[in-house]
Amino acid sequence: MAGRRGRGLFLYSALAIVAVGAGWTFDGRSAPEAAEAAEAAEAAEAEPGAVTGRIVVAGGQVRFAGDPPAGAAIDMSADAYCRDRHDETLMDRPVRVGADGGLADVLVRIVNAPAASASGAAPETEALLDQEDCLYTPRAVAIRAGQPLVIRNSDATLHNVRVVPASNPGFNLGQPIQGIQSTRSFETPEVGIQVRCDIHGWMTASIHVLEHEFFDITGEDGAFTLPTLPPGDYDVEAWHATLGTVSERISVTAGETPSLTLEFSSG
Ligand SMILES: [Cu+2]
Repeated sequence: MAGRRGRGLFLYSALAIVAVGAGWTFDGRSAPEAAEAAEAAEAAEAEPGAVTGRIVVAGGQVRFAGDPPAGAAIDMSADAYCRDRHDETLMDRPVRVGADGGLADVLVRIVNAPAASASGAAPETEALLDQEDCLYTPRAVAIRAGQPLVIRNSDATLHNVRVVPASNPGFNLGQPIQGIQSTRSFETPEVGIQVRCDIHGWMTASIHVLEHEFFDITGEDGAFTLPTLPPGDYDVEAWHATLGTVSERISVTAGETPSLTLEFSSG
């Protein structure tokens, strides 16, 4: 029962940005870049069937420097269902670090995303915040403004889901029956909306609402992948519920492969 946390120490490092052709949007470029762009556009026009270009952020990693905090033992004795779902005493670890120093549950996002990307409709695909073995799965969920979020109780015990935003309406859902679910959405972009269960004090999670698609949540390997970015300078921010934020500026240029590792530390 307790083994859900140990999986997935694969992937690795490096924000690989790969240029595959021409034809992207050129926001925030310099004059020489703009001239190059015009040339490329002319070339593309002159050559029917030219490959439409894109730049792909293939992956990156958020790391934790030093020994992660040990965490505290969770006392589940007041709820036999929760207690019986775990073979060993579960440790409350807000800072979850994988074997290679990868930091989990981090929102990685582009702060100054390309303007055109904010106007697209939110995906209709439902995201999921589950309650499973008396824990939130995942601990951090990121959605687009307007995207449906299913909040589900997979446990045969009562949970309540108290959602405490700053810029969106808050709510408090009682979910007494196994399998029950409710769908909610958030209209205003907001990072770090706190979710908690009043019955089980160790249950906390974060919901992030983004106005664009350039974000990801890290797993236990600390790896993230961001979608296609046009050339330009971008601020990449990593947000963790207890460690705060770390940010870096990257330059995305056609034909280059920069790498990025964002690092948090205990001090
Ligand atoms: Cu609960």
